[in-house]
Amino acid sequence: MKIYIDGKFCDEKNAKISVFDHGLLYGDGIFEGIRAYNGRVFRLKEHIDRLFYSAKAIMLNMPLTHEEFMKATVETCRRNNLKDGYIRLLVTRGVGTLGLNPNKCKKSSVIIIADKIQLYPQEFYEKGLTIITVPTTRNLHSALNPAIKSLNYLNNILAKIEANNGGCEEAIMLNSEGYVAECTGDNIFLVKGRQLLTPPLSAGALYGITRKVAMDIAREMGFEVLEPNLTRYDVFNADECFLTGTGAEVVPVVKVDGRVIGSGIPGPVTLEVVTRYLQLVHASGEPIFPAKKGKR
Ligand code: PXG
Repeated sequence: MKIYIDGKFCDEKNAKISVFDHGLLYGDGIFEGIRAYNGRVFRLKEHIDRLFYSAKAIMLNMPLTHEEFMKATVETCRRNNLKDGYIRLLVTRGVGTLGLNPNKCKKSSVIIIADKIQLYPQEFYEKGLTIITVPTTRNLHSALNPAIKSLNYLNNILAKIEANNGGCEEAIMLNSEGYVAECTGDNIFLVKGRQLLTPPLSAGALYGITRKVAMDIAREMGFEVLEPNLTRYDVFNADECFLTGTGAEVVPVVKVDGRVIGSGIPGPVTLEVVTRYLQLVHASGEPIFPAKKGKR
C-alpha cells in the first residue's frame, strides 16, 4: 500500500511521522473518513469542505487548497488501484515541542490512506442492530464541539467501550441535557408515520455527510424531514430506527435498551433508504481513473 504523506507516496512500512507531531501528542488535528465505490470517490467535495470547516474551528493552517486536497485524495486511490474502499485523510498540527503550544508547530502534515474497507457483517443489514444508550455523554459544544471532526475521539471511544461491554456494536450518546445526540460513529434517524426525525446538530452531532444524503432521499420519498430534540422515549416509540455513516452506510436498528423498535425487523422505509443510498453511491462521485479514450 502507498501512503500519501506531505506530497510524497511512501510504502506502508516507511509511512512514519514524528513522535513530536501534536496529532500524536495531543490529538491536535482533524480527519475525514471517505468511501470510494466503483472507481469513484463519493461526496469528495463535501468531505473536503467539512475538513476545512474543522480546520477553521481549530485554527489549523491548511497546507493545501480545496482543489489540491481533492487531487491528492483521488491520486492516492489511483496509486493504490483502489476502486472500492475507505479513505482516511488526516491533517495534524505537525511537529512541535513537548509543550502544547500549537504556535511551536511550524507546518501541519497531511496523511492520506486509501485502504480496503472492513464491512459490517451482512447480518447487521438483514436483521438490524441491537444498541444501547451509554453513560458517557457527548462532548458539550461549548467545550469540544462535536461538529469538529478532530483527532481527539476519546469521547466516542469511551462510548464505544461501553457499547462493547454491553455486547453492542453501536450506542446512543445523549447530550448533557439528556437529549439524543448521535451514535459513536454514526448519526441516528427515526421514522414516525410520514416523518423522518433526526436530532438537530445543536444537540451535539457531527454534520454527517451520509445524514444529509439520507435526509435528501427521504424528502424524495415524500417524507417530511424534521430535526427536533429527541429523547429515548421518542426512540423507543418510533416506527423504525436507522443509523447513517460513511463506513456503516445505512443500518437498521431493531432494539434499543431492551425495547423492540416497531415490528422488530428492519422496516420498509429503512430498506427503501438503503436501496436508494446504494444506487446513489454506485452512480455518482469523483472519478479515480481517467476515462479510456474511445470508450464511453
Ligand atoms: N458521527 C460521528 C461521531 C462520526 O464519527 C458520523 C457521525 C457519520 O458521518 P458521515 O459524514 O461519515 O456520514 C461519523 C463518521 C469508524 C468510523 O471506524 C466512523 C466514522 C468516522 C471514523 C471512523 O466507525 N464516522
